[in-house]
Amino acid sequence: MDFSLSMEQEILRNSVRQFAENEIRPVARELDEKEVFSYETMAKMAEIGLFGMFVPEKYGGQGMDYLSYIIATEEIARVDGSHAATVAAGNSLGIGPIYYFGDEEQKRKYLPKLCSGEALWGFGLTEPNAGSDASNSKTTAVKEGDDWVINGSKIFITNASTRISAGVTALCRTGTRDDGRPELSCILIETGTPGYEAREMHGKMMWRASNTSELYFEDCRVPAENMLGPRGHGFYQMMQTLDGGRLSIGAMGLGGAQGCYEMALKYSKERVQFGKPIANFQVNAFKLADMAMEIECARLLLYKACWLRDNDKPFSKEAAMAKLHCSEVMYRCANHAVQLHGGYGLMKEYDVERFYRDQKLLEIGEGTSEVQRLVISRLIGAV
Ligand code: COS
Repeated sequence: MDFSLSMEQEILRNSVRQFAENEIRPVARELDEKEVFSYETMAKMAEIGLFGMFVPEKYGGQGMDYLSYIIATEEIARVDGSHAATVAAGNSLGIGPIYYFGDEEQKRKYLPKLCSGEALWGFGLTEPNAGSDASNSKTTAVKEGDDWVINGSKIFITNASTRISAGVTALCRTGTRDDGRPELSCILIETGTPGYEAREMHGKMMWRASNTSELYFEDCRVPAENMLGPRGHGFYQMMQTLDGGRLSIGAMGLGGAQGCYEMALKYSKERVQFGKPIANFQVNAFKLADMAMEIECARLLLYKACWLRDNDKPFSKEAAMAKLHCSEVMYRCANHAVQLHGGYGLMKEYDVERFYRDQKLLEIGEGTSEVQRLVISRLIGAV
């Protein structure tokens, strides 16, 4: 068993860490406060190759393995959740479905701009009344001549309403299956198509510098060739995409936990109370020890799941476990980190305050913790 990373992965980790420290840390707090998506840091992230990481070079990607992408996401999340969200959603959810399920023409048409980071793409699954119950999608697509005519709406869609958002993969009801259940298909809808509108959502507690949208389709007409893969395969495509996406949420939990731990360790060694650094009190030292141990366990679980994926082995169960565990580890680390900072941890001038808020999304997005437990319990044959 070899736990070491390759030289390329180590170099990638170091360079992304430096990038995040130099380019993201100085602006993250202000962007969060103002609730704005930064096109400047987006362009810089694109320039260093953070998009299309696991896509082959022939489509404009970086041709790396999945673990490398996860390490990069982890390093961005160590500094800021919003930027990590832009990267994770851009790769796993935006690029992922087109790369996995698109035909050659669709890949050549869309992937190069998405992989260069010139453009972003949304993942249109969630609806106002179809969250955890994702297959209960109400958005419809009706075939009229050579077109699909789409009506409905989506909500909480990352990266779909920026100035560079080029479109969305939307799950639509395209009919009824033989067994009476809805036939669900994925359709690619480009920004600018009449009848398609993406509106930015505001007032978020977390990931405030990432872009989140509501999407509306009103008699939105797209050509038949915009169907992604075979008709009726939409739900499987979405679920498969989420298997990979959940690894990147795991990376955000792991990186965020690491960031919390480092801030807590530094502060605890500097902050003096009762005549000595608070880290020297066993009650605090044990908190830091627990954080270090939990992060180590989370990293092993997440990297093992990535290893399964990179070696073409089934990984749905491990992805759900890694997503669930890493997000809960970050929850505990963020809680300890704020506690160790005391009153200062409640103030915006300390980054732990932002990490504490950003953490909550990880237990909800890309399948709540309850859905992960459901997926795991089904895959171990318990239910
Ligand atoms: N890969 C491919 N296919 C999958 C799959 C996967 N990982 N998981 C399930 N499927 C298939 C099933 O095989 C089943 O196929 P048939 O219709 O041919 O029988 C179909 O998808 C439906 O699966 P299932 O019966 O398990 O669906 P449920 O309605 O019970 O829902 C959960 C399952 C709850 C797990 C699913 O709806 C889910 O993941 N919900 C959360 C959605 C989510 O994460 N949203 C967040 C989006 S933020 S980006």
